[in-house]
Amino acid sequence: MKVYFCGSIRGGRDDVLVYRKIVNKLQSYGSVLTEHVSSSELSERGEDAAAAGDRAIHDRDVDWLRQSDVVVAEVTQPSLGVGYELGRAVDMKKKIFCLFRPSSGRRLSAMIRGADDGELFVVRDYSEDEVENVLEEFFSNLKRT
Ligand code: 6IA
Repeated sequence: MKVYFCGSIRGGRDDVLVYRKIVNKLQSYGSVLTEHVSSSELSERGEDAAAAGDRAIHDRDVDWLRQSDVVVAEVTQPSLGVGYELGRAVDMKKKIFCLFRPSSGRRLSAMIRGADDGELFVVRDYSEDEVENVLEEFFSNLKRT
């Protein structure tokens, strides 16, 4: 199974340790195409140094998104890129699982919360200590469908 993981990069790297936890768990279900999103070496600014430039990043990511079987997004830290990826993924009719931590004190965008249809697009509130169980539950339901 190919998993596309979305997490904030230029939107801010505050949650990178949570992304790491999620990606580690996701790797037990299949290959994670966007593993670098959880790398603590990748900073908000660090990617500016990427030789290929933004167009190459965009085109490669959209291509990976197309190849993916499921999209998992950590949406607590607002990110234009993650919102864009989710919009594209909806259009591609991908199975999407969004994870949000209410303990952040933030309110999730209505465009994400409101996209939950209980089927292809699911938003799940969670706390960091239950993230593995929440993913386990989602992927075991996925196998049954
Ligand atoms: O607007 P943001 O930068 O927060 O958007 C983050 C989302 O866009 C992530 O879910 C990524 O999939 C994608 N994205 C944004 N920047 C990059 C990127 N930079 N590489 C891959 N995906 C990106 C270059 C990093 C590379 C040198 C290791």
